Amino acid sequence: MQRLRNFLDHHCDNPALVTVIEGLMVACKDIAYKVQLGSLAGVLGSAEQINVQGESQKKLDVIANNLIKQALRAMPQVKGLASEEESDAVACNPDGEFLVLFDPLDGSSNIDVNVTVGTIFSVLQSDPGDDPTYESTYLQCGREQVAAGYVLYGPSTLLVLTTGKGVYSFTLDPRVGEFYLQRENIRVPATTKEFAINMSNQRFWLPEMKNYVADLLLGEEGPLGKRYNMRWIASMVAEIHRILTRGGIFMYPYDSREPQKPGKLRLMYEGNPMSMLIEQAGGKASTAFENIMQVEPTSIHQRVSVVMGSKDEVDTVIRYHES
Ligand code: AHM
Ligand code: MG
Repeated sequence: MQRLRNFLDHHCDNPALVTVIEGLMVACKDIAYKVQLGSLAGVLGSAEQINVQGESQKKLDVIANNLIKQALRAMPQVKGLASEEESDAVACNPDGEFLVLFDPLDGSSNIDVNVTVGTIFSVLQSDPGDDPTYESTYLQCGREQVAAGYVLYGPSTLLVLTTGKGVYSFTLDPRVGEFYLQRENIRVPATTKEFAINMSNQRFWLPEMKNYVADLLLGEEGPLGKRYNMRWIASMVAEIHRILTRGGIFMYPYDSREPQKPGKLRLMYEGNPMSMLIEQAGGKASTAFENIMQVEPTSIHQRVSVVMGSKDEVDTVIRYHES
């Protein structure tokens, strides 16, 4: 069994990036431990605070954010960070080479019901003259990412990672505190019969998305000609992990509840890193109109419409939006 460190030393040509990924994993192991202890560590429930997204924070959102922030700030390789739980970008070390953007605890509405949550991260390279206190420093499109991944806090704790050379997963052995390589060169099957979308938002979707889902629900008698199955965990990390395991399509499309926002999920630390993983595994990630990783960001907390997973099914959704 290959240890994460050993794998990275052979797989990744930039030792500074290896250090950043390893440093992130130190914080994530700590988060995994706290998630596992749950009420025994007094970490469940609300932090009674509202974050920059206008969402009420859980205690574990705050704890996970602080652990990752602390770890990144201590690394000379990291110039700055941006987090779902921080209103502004945070400067770290002026000579750092990397910018790290993250959602410390995705799916945290699930935390009190003991359902899988996770940390999502995206790593960008910065130019030497860039000022990490400026938001503009972070506004690179997804194609510029040098690494992306997530840590899933489920029955097992898993790291799923890409540095642009395929997707690999690692399982944490909590007895020794090490991640071990589990799956190499993960591939997403091109076709699927499994979809994930929050159906309660149906009346707010664009007509094109309503048409696609209506046709899909007709099953083998409908124009799509197959019987679909539905899943909705309300935890993007868990849904994307299922898709990286057996295929599927995950959608959180534009809806008209807040017309000024293009979707619920955030581009920089949810849409982009998950798109890089999905594409690296042979899948596809789109807003339904354009490739997510080509969206030019205008703010670190920008929202994006998300349609990702098995390539043929994503293409079908795109076709519905073309007509
Ligand atoms: P979060 O980062 O605040 O947890 O929000 C993102 C989550 C995703 O993990 C999930 O796909 C989605 O929100 C669920 O939304 P909904 O509650 O509308 O079903
Ligand atoms: Mg999230």
